Amino acid sequence: MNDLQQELINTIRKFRLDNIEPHAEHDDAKENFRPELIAQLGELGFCGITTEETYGGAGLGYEDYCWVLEELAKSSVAYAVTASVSSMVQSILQAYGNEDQKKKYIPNLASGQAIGSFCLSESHSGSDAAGMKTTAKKTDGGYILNGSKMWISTAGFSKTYIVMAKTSDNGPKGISAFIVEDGMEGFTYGKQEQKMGWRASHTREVLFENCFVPKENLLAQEGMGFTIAMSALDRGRITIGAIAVGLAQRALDEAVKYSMERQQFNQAIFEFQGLQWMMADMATEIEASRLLTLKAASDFDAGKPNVKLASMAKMKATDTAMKVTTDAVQIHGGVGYTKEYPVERFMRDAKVLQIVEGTNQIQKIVIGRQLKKEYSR
Ligand code: COS
Repeated sequence: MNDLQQELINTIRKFRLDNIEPHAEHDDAKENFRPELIAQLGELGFCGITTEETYGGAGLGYEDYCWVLEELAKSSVAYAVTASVSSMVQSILQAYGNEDQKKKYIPNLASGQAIGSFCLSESHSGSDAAGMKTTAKKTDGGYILNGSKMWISTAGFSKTYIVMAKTSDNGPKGISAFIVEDGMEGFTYGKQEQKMGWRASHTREVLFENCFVPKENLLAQEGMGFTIAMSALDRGRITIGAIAVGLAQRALDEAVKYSMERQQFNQAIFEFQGLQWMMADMATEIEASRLLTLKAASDFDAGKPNVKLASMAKMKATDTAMKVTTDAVQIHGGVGYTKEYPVERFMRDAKVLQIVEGTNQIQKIVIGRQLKKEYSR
């Protein structure tokens, strides 16, 4: 870790301890999302870490961003995910948008004045993303969108939505990407999901009923939508890895602290070798996940994006977060299962990390396909 990364961590740690941690339990219980926290993160320069400075970002790398997200996730996976998805929207606009689109949409997202959402999944097409039904029919001056998208993070609060829709029936090559703005006619929000975890982050359906999107809001060319979505997920999977590492690290911190205080059989339970070995395994798995995630990030920063490593990092780190948070509850015993300690929230928050941005089974498909390519050369 370099000096700049240490400085970023110190700033974000102070922010999360002052502004997020004190409300984390309440916001989880009440499903309370505070958009003002995203605006404050933006003021501190944390909403556009990897966005070019020309568009209001910090112009830093994914490795830097991983450290920031890891630290933020120690208090709240919900806010870390909101920031990372909004940053993914910026990265899509930066990579595939034209100059007008970049100038119009990125600065507000980078400053935290607006939040961005990514709309790919549908009720019948989650893992099989190319099987979507939402259509975009060409018309005078633009496209008419019809259909719906499911499980959209921060829908209702976000201002800018990247929406994948079919412009032809040509499988993945018939999918196009559009920028849809909150308030466009025919664009509305459906039911809010009642979730096991990530409860401070709202997840909703978004609906398109003859929603006119001007042609200026098509990203790149027709038919590029699937490639845009997949390449964005390659980056998103690295950031989900970093969030999982932060969550797991916090769960370990709590487990060690508690086990050194809790007395049973006239000694701290930490002194029992069975528990020490458990925590040694937890610490080792976290370190391995962190290194894998940082390696995927640094390859990306070096201009050598590695699809296989991004999927490995996402799978390894999120499986680790699930295991470590479960073990942290176990180490706490009965109180770990209650809301008196935060580890039960951590365990609930971990589960969906194994599902979002491609289930860990999909990551194995991606890794397997890359292996086939490598060994067929
Ligand atoms: N980067 C850039 N382009 C990519 C890509 C990537 N990582 N992966 C695929 N593409 C493009 C390619 O252009 C490919 O075309 P070519 O045949 O010319 O190479 C095209 O997309 C189709 O790819 P593929 O044939 O691999 O598509 P599949 O339908 O088989 O789907 C998986 C592949 C399963 C990997 C994909 O559907 C997927 O990632 N599913 C999970 C979706 C997901 O993560 N959802 C979560 C949403 S956010 S919570």
